[in-house]
Amino acid sequence: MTRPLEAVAIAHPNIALAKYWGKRPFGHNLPAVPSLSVTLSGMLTKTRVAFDPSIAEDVLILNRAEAPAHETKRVRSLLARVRELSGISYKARVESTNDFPTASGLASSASAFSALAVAAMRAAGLPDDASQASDLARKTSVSAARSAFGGFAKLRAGVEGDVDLPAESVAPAEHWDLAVVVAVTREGPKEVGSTEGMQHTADTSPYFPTWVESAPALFARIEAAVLARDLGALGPAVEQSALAMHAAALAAAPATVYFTGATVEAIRAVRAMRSRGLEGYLTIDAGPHVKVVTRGADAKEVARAMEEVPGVLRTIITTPGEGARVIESA
Ligand code: 2P0
Repeated sequence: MTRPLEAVAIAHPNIALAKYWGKRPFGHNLPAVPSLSVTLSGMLTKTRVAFDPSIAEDVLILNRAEAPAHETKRVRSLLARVRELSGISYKARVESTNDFPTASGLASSASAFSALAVAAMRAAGLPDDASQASDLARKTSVSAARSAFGGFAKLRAGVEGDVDLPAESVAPAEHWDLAVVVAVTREGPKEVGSTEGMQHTADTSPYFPTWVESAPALFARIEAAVLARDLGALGPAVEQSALAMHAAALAAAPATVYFTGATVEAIRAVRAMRSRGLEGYLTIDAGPHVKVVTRGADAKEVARAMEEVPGVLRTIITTPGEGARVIESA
């Protein structure tokens, strides 16, 4: 065998400025709304994929321990597609580590599945192709499509008939000296995963149709503000996108509540900070952490302010980073 069968890739999580929440009912893991994110350096997933003729099943080692069955199943779905594309029949051993909390609302699935797609494609001898890696990642986890690209990336909503749907680059990392300060409010895993939380919202929340209807206009404002590097225009739309997503989840029956007391304290702190003249805008994913979008030059001051908030355990300063990429291959 002359083809490389092993590769290591790294990827960063991304934070959606325009949120994705909910899938189309046509299968193929298609998002119901368009989303736009920034890929963040400062947090990293590193994934090694080795297609190995000596093993009988795909194996996933996550953060140095054998992974739970549901995580392994998602990894197998992506590997199966790579086997189909490349003609390789071997099963694979996958080792993945995150240098930040896994499955806690810090977008670990985004960096995980984009790193996995890129590493598995290279290990299987497929040519590097960010768009194909993005589509492969998206078929397993929608937000992961966007981490295939660096800087600012967008993913349109799916339409009936779509099978392939990759994210696209909006602007590279150097486009805008923005920072996202992550205020970590809990170290453990979240109680309700994103996939089930959004499905429950779609199934039971009377606000879900309104969310799907209103998201495209917010997305358009967010894309225009990113292209214009206009934080004053971006911020209010980013806050509305996140809080409208949570409003839809809160109106589900029973409610899906990702906030903790610390989340609410942090929301209040960001507003107070702004009234003091320190410009930052909040966003919240499917977890209790609050992320503050601000200028790079203000990031340290914002982090100091967030560290004062009761219930905030620590902060992570992140800036626009590169897309998923191979760092080693056999
Ligand atoms: C996002 N989130 O746009 C939104 C905002 C969380 C809140 O995408 O079911 O792990 O694997 O497609 O991508 C998290 O959901 O869900 C997510 P699946 P995913 O970043």
